[in-house]
Amino acid sequence: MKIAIVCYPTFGGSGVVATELGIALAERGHEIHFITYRQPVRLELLGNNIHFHEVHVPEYPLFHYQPYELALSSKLVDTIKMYDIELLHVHYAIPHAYAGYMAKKMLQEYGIFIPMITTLHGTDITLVGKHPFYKPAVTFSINKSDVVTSVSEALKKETLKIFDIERDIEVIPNFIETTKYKNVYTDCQRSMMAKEDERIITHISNFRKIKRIPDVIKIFHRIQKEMPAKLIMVGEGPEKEKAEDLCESLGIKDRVLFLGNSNEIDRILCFSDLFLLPSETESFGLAALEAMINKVAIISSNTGGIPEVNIDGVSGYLADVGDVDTMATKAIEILKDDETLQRFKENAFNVASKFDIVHILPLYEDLYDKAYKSR
Ligand code: GMT
Repeated sequence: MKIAIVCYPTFGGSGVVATELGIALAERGHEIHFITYRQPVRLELLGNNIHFHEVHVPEYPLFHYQPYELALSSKLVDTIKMYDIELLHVHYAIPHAYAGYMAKKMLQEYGIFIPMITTLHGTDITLVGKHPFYKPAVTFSINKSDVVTSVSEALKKETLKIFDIERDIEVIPNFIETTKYKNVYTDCQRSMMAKEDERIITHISNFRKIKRIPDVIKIFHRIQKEMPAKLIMVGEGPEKEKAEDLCESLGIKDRVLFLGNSNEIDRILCFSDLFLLPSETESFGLAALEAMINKVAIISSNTGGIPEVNIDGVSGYLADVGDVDTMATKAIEILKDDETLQRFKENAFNVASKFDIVHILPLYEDLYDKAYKSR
């Protein structure tokens, strides 16, 4: 099929899922067109059946806010017409589903009927979308999509609770490409990061409030009192500076490495022992899944869709949001001896394997097929 994918091109989870999905679909012979304001971070290879179309928003002094939705829907109309695209898949409701619906309506003027799939990712519902300023537009865009998918059961439940939804929501969990990880990093070069006897704890996020960065630091603070350990913090965001200050005031600055954004997530996860995800809410927790496939055990909060990914007592442990004590105690339990740690690491990999793309991709293809036939 010829498919247009709209997403955010950033390091964030929804952009990564959309990009990896597009790449996998292209490998299966579909023709994929990414339409967004910058080339997506993980989209390195463009080719015959994988294209990128940049949305430009011309600056005009009259506009206090430049109208991205307008530029996006116009770009969608032009690209869909030019390449005879058959289906539109938008990731993240705001403003993508809204712009997509407008494009769909405009295309009908040319006798083109294109189905639109909207995938809900989390913050578009739980954080931004439910704000009264956006809620009517988000409700409308979801209801007007031809197919709506959610990345977890928890997010589906939350969406139905918050919005007046008149249609079915299909749950298609996020995925991982297991084969990519076979024999890639046989030598992780762990010694570059830590001493032989040190445990390596990792956190990766966009350092927003919702990630509860101080909890990450406090959990680590307790761990390093019990055993030699290093904390690797990957990502950029508004909470980063405060986190650096907290490390300084707790006297653990020399044991914490802030690496910033990285394109080498798998290399970092390869030498990690434990991943911390104490988020306030998380519709899925893709970062945890990426850690698990790299054989990293997880300590997380038990909120949103995380319990669908991190299985308590198997791939790691879960605790209530903000319960730093339990999280630290459980982390120490996992890390205390090599045998226990190895067991959790292997389990994490096995649980993550269930989210292999080979199981998930056909679910999207089936939906595309149905949506196209019933357009
Ligand atoms: O976590 C973020 O802040 C980024 C956000 C996004 O939309 O890119 O991630 C959301 O979508 C990911 C992919 O589906 C999920 O794995 C994350 O759990 C979800 N984040 C939240 O729900 C907070």
